[in-house]
Amino acid sequence: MKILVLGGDGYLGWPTAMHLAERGHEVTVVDNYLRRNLARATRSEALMPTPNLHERAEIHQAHGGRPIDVVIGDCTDYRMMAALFERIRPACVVHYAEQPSAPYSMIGYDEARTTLHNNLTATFNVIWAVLEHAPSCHVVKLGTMGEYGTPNIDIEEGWIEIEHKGRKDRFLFPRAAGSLYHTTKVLDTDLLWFYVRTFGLSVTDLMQGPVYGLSTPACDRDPRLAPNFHYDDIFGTVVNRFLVQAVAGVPLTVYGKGGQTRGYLNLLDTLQCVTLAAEKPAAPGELRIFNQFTETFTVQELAERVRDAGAAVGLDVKIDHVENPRKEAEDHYYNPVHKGLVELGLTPHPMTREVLVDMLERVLRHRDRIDERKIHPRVRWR
Ligand code: USQ
Repeated sequence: MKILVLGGDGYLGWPTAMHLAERGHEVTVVDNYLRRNLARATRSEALMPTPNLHERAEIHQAHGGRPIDVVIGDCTDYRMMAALFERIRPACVVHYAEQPSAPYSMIGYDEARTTLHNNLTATFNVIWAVLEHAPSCHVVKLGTMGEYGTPNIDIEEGWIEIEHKGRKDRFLFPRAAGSLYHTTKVLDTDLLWFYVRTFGLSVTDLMQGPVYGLSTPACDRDPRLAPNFHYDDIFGTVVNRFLVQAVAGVPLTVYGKGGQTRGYLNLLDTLQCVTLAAEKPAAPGELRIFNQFTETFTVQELAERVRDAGAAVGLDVKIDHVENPRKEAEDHYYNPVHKGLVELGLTPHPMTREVLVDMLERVLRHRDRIDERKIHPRVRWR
């Protein structure tokens, strides 16, 4: 298939592009380096430096990887997007091209506006580029489990049937996001749903939990092919942050009570899920929603797992409870359904002690590059 990976320079975008190319697809990555620039502007650079996209594609090919086409462009620019879709006429577009950080979106007006504008406009442009230039193209959109919040009922896979005054209907599951970033994903879903039901688009919305990991078969061929691994308070996700904190000897920063439960997945499983969705598309006129995670843990449990894995590599890991910079429930019910991707063929890679030890060993190789000033929360939800 011809596949466009929008946001192909990102933590997930780049490993996805290599993986899809390895499976024989004709992959074009698109990125305008927004995340790199925002990370530089907020002093949140990744642990290992990563070459630019053209260089990454060349290195990937030099190691025998199938070619990946690179387009440096801004998905909020409709002329660029229209020309791209007209030229390539993709069968599938994987849309990661969003400002991905909840804390970044909560810094202030400018950052909130950048997030709202970038995320909504990019999604709107994907929809219109498909409608006008590739109407049968399947859209694989990265959403987030954070769209649902933490309701006091089981979270269904995207949809819920409601009986009201003796009548029944099926609705999008209620959303209650906890940051402006997560709210843009709610708005994305609504936008897609409108165009699906009105114009018959084919869309898969993947409601993903926090991802961890820094290794995939293609990334491991050369250190320069590694994903951009963030451990700062703005772009780093919690598991990756805890691993770096363990290596740096900084007590793990559990926010508040640590009873916040989320659904996590290994980077390898993100690749599986996105590939399964791309290769087994939604039907025309279908908004198919999957909850994309493999296991749920509280933040406290995560910290304890990292502490135990640390002991196996000689690290004396301490756990701290810092004041929660976010507004979120710290002790709540959480039971989301996650069957759809398993039914499609997902084989989960659970977070075993071996997996954590392997990641710690990889982070240990870059110990000298850890900048402790990036670890403690700098952004508060107020
Ligand atoms: N947390 C800590 N200590 C830390 C960092 C985070 O206790 O040092 C807590 C947070 O308060 C939160 C949980 O860990 O309760 C997850 O935080 P996170 O920073 O790993 O994840 P989040 O900000 O929600 O966002 C990340 C990705 C985002 C994706 C989302 C999935 O950055 O793109 O959409 O995970 S989810 O969390 O399910 O919404």
